[in-house]
Amino acid sequence: MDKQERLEKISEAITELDIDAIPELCKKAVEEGISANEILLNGMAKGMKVVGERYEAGEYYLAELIMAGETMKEGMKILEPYLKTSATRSAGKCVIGTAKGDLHDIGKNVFISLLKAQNYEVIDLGVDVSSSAFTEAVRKHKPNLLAMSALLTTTMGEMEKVIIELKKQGLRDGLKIIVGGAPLTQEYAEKIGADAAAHDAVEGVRILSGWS
Ligand code: B1M
Repeated sequence: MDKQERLEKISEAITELDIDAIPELCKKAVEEGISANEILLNGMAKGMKVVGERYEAGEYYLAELIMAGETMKEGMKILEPYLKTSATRSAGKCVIGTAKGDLHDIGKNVFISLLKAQNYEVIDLGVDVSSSAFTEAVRKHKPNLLAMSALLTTTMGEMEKVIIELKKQGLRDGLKIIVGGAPLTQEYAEKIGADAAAHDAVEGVRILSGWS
């Protein structure tokens, strides 16, 4: 089986919600020398896109979305160790979370895996994070980076509340803020006072690297 077929099989396992097959498929792909990064983005994430399209078309329901999420998480468990770096110097400290009201965390977790692979120190606040929880974490951990994720158009607005709160408490200076997730745009980032927006995780990491 060539590389393209291998990645296609992984993508298919996600779209077909084959939680039993995904660990073995990921292991095989790694053993054959396909990078974990590529398996993640050109295999699993590609399959997730199809799941979303099926949901929009009314072919899949909420139960399938949940199952697809669980399937992707099983694959991530196999890939995580291969994303690690051997560098010793920290590339930066990043507080990250998904906006209040938003429970999507797979994209955020992919971004975190890539950040860790580049030797960033990551403080993950999880999902449904309020503006006070973000602000508190910035006060406590003193990061140079704040990353917020949103997958729903209805939760994007929560990110602006965080930035307003940070400014109010004098915590905005010296902090670079990136917002990410499929619905986010550069225009929106500028409008709410963030420094950048990223559509996908690789772009996000590239932006952060440019800042250090
Ligand atoms: Co929901 N969901 N979901 N969902 N879900 C979407 C996002 C949706 C687009 C599906 C659709 O209608 N086509 C739609 C949003 C519509 C909109 O607002 N425009 C939607 C909806 C409507 C909902 C519910 C409202 C459904 C309902 O209840 N009726 C509900 C909301 C719950 C809530 O959050 N309050 C809901 C629930 C769920 C599940 C919980 C079942 C599950 C999430 C499981 C989990 O995350 N643990 C789920 C899933 C799986 C999806 C889809 C199918 C897949 C998302 C995903 O994980 N993709 C999604 C459709 C789609 O995206 N095609 C959909 C794989 C992941 C690797 O990609 O998340 O895009 P993605 O992450 C990318 C980038 O966005 C980026 O990097 C990642 C990798 O490149 N990125 C960052 C993300 N965060 C970043 C941060 C950064 C940088 C980059 O820096 C800060």
